[in-house]
Amino acid sequence: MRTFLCLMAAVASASALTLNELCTVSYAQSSLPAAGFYNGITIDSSSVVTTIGTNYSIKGNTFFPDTAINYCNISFAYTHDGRNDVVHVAYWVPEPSNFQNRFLATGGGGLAINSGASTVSGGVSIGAVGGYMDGGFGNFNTNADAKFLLANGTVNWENAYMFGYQAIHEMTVLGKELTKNLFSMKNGTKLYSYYQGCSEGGRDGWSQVQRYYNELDGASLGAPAFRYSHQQIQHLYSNVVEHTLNYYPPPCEMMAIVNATIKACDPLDGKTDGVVARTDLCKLHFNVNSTIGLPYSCAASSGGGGFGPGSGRPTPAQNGVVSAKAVAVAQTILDGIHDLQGRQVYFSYQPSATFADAQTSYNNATGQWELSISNLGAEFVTRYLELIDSSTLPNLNGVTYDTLKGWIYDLWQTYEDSLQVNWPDLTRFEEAGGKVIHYHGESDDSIPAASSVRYWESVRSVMYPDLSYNESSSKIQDFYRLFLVPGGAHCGANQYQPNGAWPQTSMTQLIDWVENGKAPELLNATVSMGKNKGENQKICLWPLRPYYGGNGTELQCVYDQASIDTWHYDLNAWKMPVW
Ligand SMILES: *[C@@H]1O[C@H](CO)[C@@H](O)[C@H](O)[C@H]1NC(C)=O
Ligand SMILES: *[C@@H]1O[C@H](CO)[C@@H](O)[C@H](O)[C@H]1NC(C)=O
Ligand SMILES: *[C@@H]1O[C@H](CO)[C@@H](O)[C@H](O)[C@H]1NC(C)=O
Ligand SMILES: *[C@@H]1O[C@H](CO)[C@@H](O)[C@H](O)[C@H]1NC(C)=O
Ligand SMILES: *[C@@H]1O[C@H](CO)[C@@H](O)[C@H](O)[C@H]1NC(C)=O
Ligand SMILES: *[C@@H]1O[C@H](CO)[C@@H](O)[C@H](O)[C@H]1NC(C)=O
Ligand SMILES: *[C@@H]1O[C@H](CO)[C@@H](O)[C@H](O)[C@H]1NC(C)=O
Ligand SMILES: *[C@@H]1O[C@H](CO)[C@@H](O)[C@H](O)[C@H]1NC(C)=O
Ligand SMILES: *[C@@H]1O[C@H](CO)[C@@H](O)[C@H](O)[C@H]1NC(C)=O
Ligand SMILES: *[C@@H]1O[C@H](CO)[C@@H](O)[C@H](O)[C@H]1NC(C)=O
Ligand SMILES: [Ca+2]
Repeated sequence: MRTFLCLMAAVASASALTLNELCTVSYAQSSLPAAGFYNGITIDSSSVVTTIGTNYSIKGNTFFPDTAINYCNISFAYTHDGRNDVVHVAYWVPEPSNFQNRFLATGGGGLAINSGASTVSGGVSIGAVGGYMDGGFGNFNTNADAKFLLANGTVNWENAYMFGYQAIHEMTVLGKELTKNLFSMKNGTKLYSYYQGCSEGGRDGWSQVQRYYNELDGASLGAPAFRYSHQQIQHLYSNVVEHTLNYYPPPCEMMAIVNATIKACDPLDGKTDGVVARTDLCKLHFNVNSTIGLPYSCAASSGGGGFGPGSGRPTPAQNGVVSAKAVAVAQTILDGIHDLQGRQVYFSYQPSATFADAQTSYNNATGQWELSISNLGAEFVTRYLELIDSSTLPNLNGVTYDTLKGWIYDLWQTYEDSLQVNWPDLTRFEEAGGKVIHYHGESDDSIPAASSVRYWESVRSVMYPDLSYNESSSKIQDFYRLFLVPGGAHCGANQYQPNGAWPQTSMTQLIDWVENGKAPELLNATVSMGKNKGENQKICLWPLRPYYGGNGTELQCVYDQASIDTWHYDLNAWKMPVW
């Protein structure tokens, strides 16, 4: 069957159209899904806008190699019958001669429901029509939180569900039909349907795989922000640790701990290259207490972008030695949230990740470092739980580890069927032939790498309860493969471990799996910065772990039970299963 479809794909789609001919309003209008195609959706054909883009440069993109593309951007609006809403969708269509019978759905990042041109352009580069949407929030640049409340106290549930999963589904179903019409794909010609996204985009993608088993043939999903209630409240944990231990470390002091951790744990993987490929061995063998007394020094900075310590705002020069208090903050963060009875609520980042959530702010008047509450976590309390139009928490007065647990529980119940996205039974997706490549930077400082391992483990144990660990680990690989990226940061390469490679070509490998049946044994990755820029590296398939033999020259993917065990947590603060 698969071979048959491949042959069909190769001979079909030889459309005679040029991009200019395709990219007219009238042709796009004539290609819209027919009235009634999607029950409950009415497309406004007068809203169609087409724009040609030539020689659009894809450069330095985390998920697609450098290239240049020509495309036609076709956008239109639709409404949900019975509501007076307006939802915008846009599709980047490749030149007909480059079209390879593919569609690529894309998602967002943070509180954005789309990633703008960055992912749809990548779609065009792989011969796909790439689609994105605004969720009905106003326009393509409106974040979900801007329209989450209708008023204080009133959730806009339509928008919550649109952000949760519905908008991407609608955009994908409409986009696949539009694509078939644009290219007059004959009956029997397979349109391969893919998804690519990381972080919130990873959560978005999982929402589709879990709910719509026959929507996608393959998904490449990075560091998903799923288990949303646990994940977003977890962003507040570092601040609550600082507040509870009453110590607000200068960012340089925390960075010194990170640097010392990287230095000590780097060689444990058999290769001294500045990359901690085995954060599990680091957990087993490295004692953060050993950093007490190390000198640190950072120059004054005017601030920069990104998640990292010291970023974003001006900081004065910082000098000192690492204190026992800073190490206690670091260790308590690494231990993950425990309630006041000592039971585990959630887990944290791997050692070697930066302590981005523990970022403090400098008070120039007092010369003190002070609490700086994570906005990602704060907004989930104020806007999503207390339902007030605010994205900041004024303080953490009275907030304990039990408060965090309570917030998680309340949010979990409130958004279990919209934002949480941890349904562990993928049987229908598997039976429909779907494939998932799931990856996560092992040194991610925004979404714990263990979060991805936990979900893989949930799917494994729920789907194959009668098989042994090894048997089910092998069985799940038929359709779902997890890769932890050595040294990787949050959805990208890590400036603090620059010699680590990032899997920029995961879509190519996914396509090879879906269309040619070639499952990735190793993920292909490329060093994107530093002195080894351009070097090719391979990434081991979970639960195998990387080890470099031959004096650091030969990658082995080894089975190491003690290491695997460090990734599994008994979240015994809960009576409910946490998938
Ligand atoms: C495409 O853009 C590149 C630079 O981005 C330029 O060097 C090249 O000449 C352009 N090609 C065409 C056909 O315009
Ligand atoms: C696609 O076209 C629509 C309508 O003109 C526009 O709003 C949108 O920004 C375009 N998308 C991109 C990524 O250029
Ligand atoms: C495609 O298939 C549908 C349903 O099987 C059929 O009604 C239609 O006539 C076919 N169209 C072509 C062009 O073969
Ligand atoms: C940590 O290491 C980075 C290089 O990876 C360096 O730029 C930075 O100054 C170091 N910070 C401290 C506090 O040692
Ligand atoms: C680190 O030091 C603290 C304070 O002395 C001590 O309580 C803790 O057990 C030590 N941790 C380890 C892993 O040695
Ligand atoms: C603190 O204030 C002084 C005097 O106004 C100024 O020169 C300095 O740049 C400020 N430092 C920071 C870190 O904002
Ligand atoms: C919503 O609640 C916040 C916090 O109580 C308040 O500052 C704001 O004015 C309220 N907004 C409206 C429109 O009532
Ligand atoms: C599982 O497989 C690994 C090799 O991949 C092997 O080392 C290990 O002993 C196996 N475990 C069991 C219980 O068979
Ligand atoms: C793997 O990555 C290298 C660059 O590191 C690239 O040249 C090659 O094409 C990639 N292979 C696949 C299958 O994408
Ligand atoms: C291993 O590699 C290091 C650095 O490349 C070199 O100094 C050392 O001699 C090598 N050891 C062996 C046993 O080959
Ligand atoms: Ca290493």
